[in-house]
Amino acid sequence: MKRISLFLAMLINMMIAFFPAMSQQDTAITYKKEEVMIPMRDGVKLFTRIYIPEHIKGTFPILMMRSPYSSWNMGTKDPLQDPYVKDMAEEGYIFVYQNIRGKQESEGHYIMQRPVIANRIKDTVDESTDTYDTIDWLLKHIKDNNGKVGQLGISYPGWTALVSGGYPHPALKAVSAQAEMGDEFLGDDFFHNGAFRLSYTFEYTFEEEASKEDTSFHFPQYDLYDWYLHLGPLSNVDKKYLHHHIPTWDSFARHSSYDQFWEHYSPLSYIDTPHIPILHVGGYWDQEDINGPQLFYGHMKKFDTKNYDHICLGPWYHGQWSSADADHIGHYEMGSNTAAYFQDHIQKVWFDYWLKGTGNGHFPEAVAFQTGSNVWKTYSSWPPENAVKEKLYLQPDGNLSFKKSRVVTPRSYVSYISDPNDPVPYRQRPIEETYSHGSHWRTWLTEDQRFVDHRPDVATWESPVLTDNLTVTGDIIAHLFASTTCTDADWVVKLIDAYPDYDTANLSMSGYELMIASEVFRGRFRKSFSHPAPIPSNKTESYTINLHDINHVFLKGHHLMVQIQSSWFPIIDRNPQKYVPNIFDAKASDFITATQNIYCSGNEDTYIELPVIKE
Ligand code: PG9
Repeated sequence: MKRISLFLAMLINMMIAFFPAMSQQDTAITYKKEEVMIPMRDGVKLFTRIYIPEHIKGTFPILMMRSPYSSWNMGTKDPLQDPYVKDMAEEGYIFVYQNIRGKQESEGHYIMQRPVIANRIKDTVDESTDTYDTIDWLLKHIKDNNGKVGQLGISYPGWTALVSGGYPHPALKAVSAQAEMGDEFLGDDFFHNGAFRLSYTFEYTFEEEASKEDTSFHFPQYDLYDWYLHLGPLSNVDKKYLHHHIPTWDSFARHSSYDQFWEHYSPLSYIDTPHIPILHVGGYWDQEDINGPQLFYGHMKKFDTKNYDHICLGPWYHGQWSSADADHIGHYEMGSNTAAYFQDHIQKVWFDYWLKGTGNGHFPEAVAFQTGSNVWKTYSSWPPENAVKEKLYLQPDGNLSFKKSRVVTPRSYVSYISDPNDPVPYRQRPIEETYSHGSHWRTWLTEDQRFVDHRPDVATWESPVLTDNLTVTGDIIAHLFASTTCTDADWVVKLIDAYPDYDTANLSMSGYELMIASEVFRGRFRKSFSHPAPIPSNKTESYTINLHDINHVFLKGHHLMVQIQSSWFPIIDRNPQKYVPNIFDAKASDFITATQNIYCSGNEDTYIELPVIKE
């Protein structure tokens, strides 16, 4: 008898360990699903899926996601089965997933990234009023809510969280804007520094706007590099395929520089002070919205008198932190499941404190996973103030050095020829459709750059092998001095961690060229994004290009590498290289070959600014 009760006690303890929610309750927590149409102030009803905890007593906060998509951040899985929120679900939250107006089963009219206007124009609606009305409804209609609401989401749903935090309902206590798109002209999905993200924009805008549901464009071939090349000038897109049925595409074609349309469209024009706590989350290798979280953390910090603004950065592709197991990206091994760490130690702790009052509420200003060493680190300022800005000079002989070139003649340069009819692929072919099954889209920023090493239109610089670790934490800025024989040019700059030729620690990574930071800049915008101007041919011009924040240790035995090229196709459209006022109107004959020079000495010494931390 004694043995049986001992056995029973052990069994119960084991069950408690495996099913924590049972420790407080008689039965394991489960969720009841309801689907409702919630009316907004203008009568439009929005489709909303709600999961309410059962078999657990008490009141619970509401955690909301608002999405244009049929599945992403729409609770198609029970929260207990969804790794993104499972840890929170096990302890009881009310989960609410809503389709924004005009998408999927929601009524109303969809506008891509609808700017907030209701704060300025009476009797109008936008995502801030829709969130407000939804929260009002939820508080009245969902039993056992504790009166506190949080909002989170990734990418488009991340931007809806950003917007709600900017104009919060009094019950909205905290948000987490994850991979939120920031300014679409300066960075993120559609343009980077004015350079148009052709393949992504074409495929995404078609999917979102060709019909109310998500529909893919039917390509006649698998490798889309040739399809986009044979498309010819951008004007063929409407002529041959879209026929002016995709409003966002047409807006971009009409507004090819930073005019009033972009000012109005950019969240920089309608989001500033963090009125409630906000946690931005971003990935170093986010192939869609790398800039949004960094831009908006920095932008809101300027107005942050209450210390509400925080950031978490990790070694991820777009949204990878919501997956079950993020221990690698492409060939890069992270050394642990970084998604699980984020979900349990960062995201849950954040919402538990603001919505349930548990935990100590001591949130570091920034949590940033450090690649290379593969450890999580916290910082009291971001980028860290103790980093020393070191200049990594590109030398005329192809070397990289923290010392300036000894060559004093001002005209030492490295040259290459850029042909828009033979552009450099941005990733290894085949370049599959963005979201197709098996597509390498998500991990392309971590691809081995050896695939372009041999190309004569890619200029490369390399440092000697490092004799000590080099820790670089903060934003990487390229200061480029360059000339072109034509009147417009794109400049793509990549900072690469080159692994040892024979890496005994990790054989399969031997010689790997891992891009740690990269960005493109469209030359016509060197003085202003609003007033593009031709580049005077054969004249050296200077460019400042932000390659974004990183936190990386270049390990002893590795070396640094920089590559510069003038095309990245088809993620970036081809710059004709002959200046035309609007590239969407360029003719086939405007696409001409250019000789590009990168200057490396005297007063024209191209360098990369690295924020170095002595560890
Ligand atoms: N990156 C997607 C997006 C595209 C365009 C606008 C906004 C977001 C997304 O994943 O939602």
